[in-house]
Amino acid sequence: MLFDAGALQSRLAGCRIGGRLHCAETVDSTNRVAMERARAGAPEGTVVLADSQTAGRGRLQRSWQSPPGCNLYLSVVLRPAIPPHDAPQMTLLAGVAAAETIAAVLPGRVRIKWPNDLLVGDRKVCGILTETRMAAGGIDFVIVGIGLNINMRRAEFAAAHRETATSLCEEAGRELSRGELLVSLCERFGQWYDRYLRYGFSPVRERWLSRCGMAGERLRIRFGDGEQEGAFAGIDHDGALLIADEQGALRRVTAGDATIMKG
Ligand code: BT5
Repeated sequence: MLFDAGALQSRLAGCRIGGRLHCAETVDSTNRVAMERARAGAPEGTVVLADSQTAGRGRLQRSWQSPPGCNLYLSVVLRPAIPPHDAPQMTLLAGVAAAETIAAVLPGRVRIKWPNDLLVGDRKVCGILTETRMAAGGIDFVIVGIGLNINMRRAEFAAAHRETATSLCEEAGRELSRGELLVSLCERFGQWYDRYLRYGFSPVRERWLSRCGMAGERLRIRFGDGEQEGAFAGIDHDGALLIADEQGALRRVTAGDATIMKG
């Protein structure tokens, strides 16, 4: 079933995030469409939502499986007056909002893995892709794309990630309303974004740490120029990942340049 655009628009009317909602049946990527709209002047809080994507993007040229009728694919336009190096904080903020939305359905079962994965057990249920466009004086806009698997069944996942992906329906044992989850996600996103603009990153960081399931984990990080192992040591005051080597020395890892690998 397609989204009821009119009903969603009236539910979200006046909201900081989603107050302007553009619904499409199929797009290549909601991030690309949101970027095009932002370039044309779309205001902060604009959301582009699609029923399916033909070229859903992950990070580093990876793709995001985006079949019709079952999941949420949305992109949010933000125009925060922050220094460019703080833009990755938007990924963590969106992660907190998405984790709280999922926790309302699956209490105590969702955790965030730095920087952009939401996991139930060890399976990914939601991914976030943040893309930033710069202007002469700083950030022009940030696009935060969120893919949340809702009613997709295990058999529908591509073989390549069938063992590593899941959906809310698979975990909760029942179908859920995409519209209700969209409204809840937009409301929570708006609340966290408000808090961020007023008080800075620190409340987001605290909540992120309380929802992150990485305490005590040993990580192997792949950089452009090689790999490094270390123990998870939290996130810095700007959102960078901290890993500790055998001697306890900390290395900062920023979202753009690293991938956490298994084991
Ligand atoms: C992400 O990338 O997790 C970011 C995904 C963002 C998708 C949203 S949908 C709306 C908006 N518009 C877009 O075009 N993108 C955003 P990354 O960490 O690189 O993870 C990608 C990897 O996740 C893939 O290589 C697969 O292994 C796996 N994957 C692909 N589709 C999946 C799905 N639907 N559910 C779970 N895992 C998936």
